[in-house]
Amino acid sequence: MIERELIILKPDTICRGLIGEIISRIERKGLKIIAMKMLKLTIEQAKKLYEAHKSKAFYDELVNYMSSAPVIAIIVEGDDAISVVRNLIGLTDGKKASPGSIRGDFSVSNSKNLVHASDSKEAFEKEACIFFSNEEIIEYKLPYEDFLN
Ligand code: 3AN
Repeated sequence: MIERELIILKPDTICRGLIGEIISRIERKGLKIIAMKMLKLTIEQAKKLYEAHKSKAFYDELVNYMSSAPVIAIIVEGDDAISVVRNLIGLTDGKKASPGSIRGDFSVSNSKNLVHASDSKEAFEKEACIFFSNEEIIEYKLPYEDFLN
């Protein structure tokens, strides 16, 4: 089923010069980018993004970190995009993420793990509107789309 998924390239991606590498992996996988922007999150936006983790010990540190430098927000579309992206990024802890995944290849951290991706359709609906209005999501057809799905 064609789904949409929100991906955030976190401050460590931008600060480590890995933007191109990671976006390239997303494109090469066959996901269609339908929205993208760079922004510096406010504390309020970061709190909203990680609302589900409010009670966790790492929450304040995570919120501060996410708003410390720019992030890049992306919405992609593709067949089963949510699970496809979750597999593409790998397990939360970069030390445990499989080689071949983004976190497995580029992170040894549980917190500086380069990317965020919504973990369900409900989370996508809640999180995507923190970053994008409906007008900023662009529907178009890729010339090679018939070869993807
Ligand atoms: P994921 O990003 O793989 O969905 P979540 O939702 O469990 O992982 O955690 C959200 C974010 O919180 C992670 N991306 C990571 O930055 C941070 N985080 C998770 N667990 C820890 C931890 N034990 N210590 C520090 N930060 C953590």
